[in-house]
Amino acid sequence: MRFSPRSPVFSALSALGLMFASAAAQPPGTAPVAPVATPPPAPPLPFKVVPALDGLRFDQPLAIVTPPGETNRLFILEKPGRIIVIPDLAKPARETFLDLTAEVGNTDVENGLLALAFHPDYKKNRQFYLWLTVASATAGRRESHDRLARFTIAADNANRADSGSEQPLFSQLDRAPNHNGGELLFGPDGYLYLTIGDEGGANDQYHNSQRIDHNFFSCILRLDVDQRPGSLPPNPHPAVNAGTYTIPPDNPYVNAKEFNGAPVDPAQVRTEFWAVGLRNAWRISFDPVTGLLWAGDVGQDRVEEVDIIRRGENYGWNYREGDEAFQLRGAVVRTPPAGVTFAEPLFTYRHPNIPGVTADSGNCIIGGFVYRGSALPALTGHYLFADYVSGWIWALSPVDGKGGKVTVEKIARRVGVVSFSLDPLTGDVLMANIATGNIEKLVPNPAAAAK
Ligand SMILES: [Ca+2]
Ligand SMILES: [Ca+2]
Repeated sequence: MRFSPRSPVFSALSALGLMFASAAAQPPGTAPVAPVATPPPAPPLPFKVVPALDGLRFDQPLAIVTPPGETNRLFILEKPGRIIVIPDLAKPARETFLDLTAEVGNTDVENGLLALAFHPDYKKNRQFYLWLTVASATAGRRESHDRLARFTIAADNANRADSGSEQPLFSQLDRAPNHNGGELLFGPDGYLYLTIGDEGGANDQYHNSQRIDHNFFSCILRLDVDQRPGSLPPNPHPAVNAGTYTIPPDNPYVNAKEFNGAPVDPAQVRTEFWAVGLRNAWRISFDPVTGLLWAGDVGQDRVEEVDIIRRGENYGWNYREGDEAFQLRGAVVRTPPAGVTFAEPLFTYRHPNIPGVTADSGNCIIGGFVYRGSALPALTGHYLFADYVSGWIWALSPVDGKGGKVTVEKIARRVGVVSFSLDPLTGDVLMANIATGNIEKLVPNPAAAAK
């Protein structure tokens, strides 16, 4: 199959930072490699991937969302800008909840409708929040605005959004179509968490990643959309729509006067930041049992990483890529200021083009979630995640957040997975597959059981 720049598969491949991933190059004049013995067949994987939702099809599905506390509806985000609701999971059928394709406009690379979160009290206030890119009428073809917006559900129909209800909270100019984040979640504390990448291009070319007094990039934000008593107004910024949200008073950079050993002006600090130094944390999730916030941060040319996100931590990009100094063509790019240290990843894997890496691994991590469903007891408490390119799906051993070694197991393989969720009706592991257009699920592999 040929990939045209307009095809969903090309979009998918170029999504998530792959535009700038390097391929393994064969140096000119290299002698032919002698054939090697065929390796023994690998044991069958414990799970396989099959279509879910009776095989319903979607247009580049990117995310699967269940409103809090519900068990019979799902919302599927289509990258071009549609939210599809499945009103009855027992009889899956699609209805359009909201169509923002005209507003999204430009779906190049990683632009599109990226994330949806229902307000914890949505049954009363009918609010939901979206993270999307919006085509710019005035800027160049490569530019867009990354927008956080609040909408309301129609008063007379829970399966329709009020399309005229959009209230932007902020809209940030973004000069590159990749690394837009992003995941949008309400935490157990009721605050809204949002991931944004480093703006894009490659190598953090816009120098966003190690600043807290500039724009909203390379970060996880934490916002108080209910503007509770005691929360603080954000510092003025051209992207911010003043009066639409406030800052939780315990956000880590409130009143910060110093960052990475250098002074900063507290009136210029992005007090929205909860954690910094992330390249493109495409998907994050809270474990409802431990409360830990998990992230898969996509690497550039060498290392993919799983992180536990903690308040005020710096995850290193672009001083670090995974568990090593960030290198470009073998040379370390930047040396951190003396005394500055970074949060280490919980788990990393290296790209297959790195010398010495022989195991097939991957090039683009898709952060998943800690499985707490009922359908697959063997996976309970494991963090499930995937690699978009190699298709490996892994289960990482349960962790309590207090340290200790982790182990991972390859449990299935499927190319094109871009997000994970729990089926609220069956307890299955659901995955959005942008390449097939299906929502898919894990099922035990009979070949492994028969072994
Ligand atoms: Ca971008
Ligand atoms: Ca990192």
